[in-house]
Amino acid sequence: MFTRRHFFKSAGAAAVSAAAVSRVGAASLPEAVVQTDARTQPPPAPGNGRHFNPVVTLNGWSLPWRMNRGVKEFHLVAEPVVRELAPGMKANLWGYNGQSPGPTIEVVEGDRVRIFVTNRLPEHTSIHWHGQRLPNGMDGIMGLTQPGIPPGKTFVYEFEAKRPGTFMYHPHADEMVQMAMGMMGFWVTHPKDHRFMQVDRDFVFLLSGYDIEPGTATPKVNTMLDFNLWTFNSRVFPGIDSMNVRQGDKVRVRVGNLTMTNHPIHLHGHEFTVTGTDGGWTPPASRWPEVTTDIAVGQMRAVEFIADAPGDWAFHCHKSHHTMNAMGHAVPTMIGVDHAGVAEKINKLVPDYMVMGDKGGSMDGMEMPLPPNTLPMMTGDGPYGSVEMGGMFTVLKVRKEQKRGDYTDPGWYRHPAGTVAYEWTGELAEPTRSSSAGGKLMPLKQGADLNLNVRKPSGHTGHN
Ligand SMILES: [Cu+2]
Repeated sequence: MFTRRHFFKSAGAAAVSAAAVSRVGAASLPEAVVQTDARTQPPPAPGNGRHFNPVVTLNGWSLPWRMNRGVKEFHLVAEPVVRELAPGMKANLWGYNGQSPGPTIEVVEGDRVRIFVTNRLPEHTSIHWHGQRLPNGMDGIMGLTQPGIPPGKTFVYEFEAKRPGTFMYHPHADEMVQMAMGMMGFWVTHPKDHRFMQVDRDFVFLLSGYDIEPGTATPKVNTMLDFNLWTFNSRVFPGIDSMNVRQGDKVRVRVGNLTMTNHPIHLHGHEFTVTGTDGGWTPPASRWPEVTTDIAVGQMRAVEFIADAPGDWAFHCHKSHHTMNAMGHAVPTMIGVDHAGVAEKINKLVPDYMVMGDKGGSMDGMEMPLPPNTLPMMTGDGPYGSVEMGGMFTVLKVRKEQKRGDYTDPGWYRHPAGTVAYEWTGELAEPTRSSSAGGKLMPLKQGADLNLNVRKPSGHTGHN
């Protein structure tokens, strides 16, 4: 739900239509619209200014503007926010206008844009407009192109949105801390001709990472690489909304990466082409089909595909640690370790001790007590049971019955009879096994003992 905050009520700043901006209103701040709902907000049609085909921000929203004598005016408020990462866990983050990430800003190529930035953080900040062509003094680099915005103050950024494409915004002041706290947002500059590169659905989201210890709510801001929560727009599976589309829709997904590592983003059931990068639209002759595209740190990518295959298709980062939520990651591998007898002995000392991981890492069916405000490591129930996923994972739902422009969740896919993997209960032939370890070059030695017991030498003692 949108709520509207009035910074200068008496100045009539709430009047937002182009004609209604009075002289007093024009001199004042535009209202700061705040979002309090973590669900995906359907795209509002542009009320004034040049027409464009709006994007849908996954688990987010787009910032309303006012037209002021031909200038598109936005108001961003940098402030502490509480973001629900998924039902069952809230995080104390910093963001813009009530949320992390901040609202998506949508403008049209050639628009004159004015952005008021009010700082309600306990320290200075600035905003860098990542990827834009703009005057150097509007680039938002504290110390280099401007002084920091002190707490309680409002600065104005003003430039022409020259190059159409996919952009981001984020602080360039105490950057590691402020980005680790969730300060970032998406920016789309639509082409002047709204038929250019037109698609039926255009989803956008940012990749971000947090290090929040189980049982706590505030990210550790000095973490460099070992984050434990990997998010699409500061949401983790199963708290992430699905991307709901109509069969046959031309779909675009735009992704920006503001984490400290790369993310191979992978789509099931379809192949896509990369149609946009940091530098703009890719020439059609340079595109090739893929099912995974790696998005490096600081990069943006737009991928496009025809959603022609009905079903519930996984869409996720292919680094398997990034599809898990926070819990113990630094645990030894116990697969194949025989715990028989050990648990019994430990139970005498630690009554709640549980044997874990000797048959794999699966948490399916395990009920473990979690600290408060902590999500299970891999979770999410689908129609056939646990999906055993978390973090950067969502579902593309392709449906024949989905109406044009309808973004509501159609529920789980109903598979036609005979199209789901099934158990084989008939006879099984003995599977063929390789009898050679390495062909002619490294022939198998008969009778070689494969149960190696490797022990690292530790100085001159301990050799057996
Ligand atoms: Cu990843």
